[in-house]
Amino acid sequence: NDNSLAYSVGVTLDRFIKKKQDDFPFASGELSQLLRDIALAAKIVNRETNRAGLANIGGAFGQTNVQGEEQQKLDVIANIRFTRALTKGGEVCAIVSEEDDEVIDLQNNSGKYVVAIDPLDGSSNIDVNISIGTIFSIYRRVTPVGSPIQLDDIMQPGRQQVAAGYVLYGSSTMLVYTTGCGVNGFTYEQSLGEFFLSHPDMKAPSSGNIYSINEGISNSFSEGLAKYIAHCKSKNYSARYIGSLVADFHRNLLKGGIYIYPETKKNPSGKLRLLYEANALAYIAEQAGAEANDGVQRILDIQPTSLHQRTPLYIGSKVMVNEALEFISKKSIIH
Ligand code: P6P
Repeated sequence: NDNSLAYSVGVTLDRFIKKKQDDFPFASGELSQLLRDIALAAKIVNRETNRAGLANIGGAFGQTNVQGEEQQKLDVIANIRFTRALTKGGEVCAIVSEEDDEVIDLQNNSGKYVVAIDPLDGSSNIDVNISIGTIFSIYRRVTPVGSPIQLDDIMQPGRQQVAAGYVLYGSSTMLVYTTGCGVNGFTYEQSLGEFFLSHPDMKAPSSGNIYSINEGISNSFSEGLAKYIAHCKSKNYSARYIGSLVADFHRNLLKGGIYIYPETKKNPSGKLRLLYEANALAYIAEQAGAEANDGVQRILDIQPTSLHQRTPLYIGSKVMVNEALEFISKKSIIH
């Protein structure tokens, strides 16, 4: 049946988006256009990333972003590229970006969508040539189209997402996204400048034997978490931690595994950001049959209260996440 067309590996992203849009009788094509705009920016950032060392744009930029981290030039460039693509596309009214303290109001009140984005996560990995990623969430605005944007349009829980995705600039460059009907992965063919469907209908293994956590901060781990990590070791699981969220998440999604960034002494609410890191990956995880929790509740149920708020993150294979939650919720047996 022609539905197989949507899943025939090798179909281009554009054709896939068009096909899926046809499946939505009331789709007006705006979301499709928005996804295309993101893919275009991803191609440009991919090119800049590949040239970073050569074009002498690596190294710190001297400025710091709201995170207080050294801003790498590529961060700035990626932020400009995605913001420009979304502005030109005309579908977006507001952007929340890791690189901007405040909401970017695109002065386009007829735009139906709000985008939360981490233009280039893991930028400290750029200079050492480790995979990095873009993470994005797409929401429909909740206040009337045409009126000025309000905080309610921005502070939406992750379960309100209409789409989410990531770009992984790795040994190959991939775009993985969901619009709520499963997860599909596209691999970029540089010579043709096209993303091709390479991972149709991605499903996370329900369990696995990979755990990803920075054990250098294990002095900060709660007793329950320390017990869970010891449990992983007793099972001879593999420790795999790249220090680049998108790369760690993507590997665990494909192979099965759990990624944990817990609350620590330095980051009592965890290090990762809710609006433009955890929510998008949580939506993708759930759409692929995996889970994402902050240790108490589903990531997607968290009601945001501030733009750059952080959250602990337990994300990956359902069985492993639930097992970890068991350990961290258990009161310590030995008092
Ligand atoms: P740590 C990169 O800075 C990042 O935001 C994620 O991409 C990554 O998973 C995490 O922080 C690494 O943090 O504290 O282990 O270096």
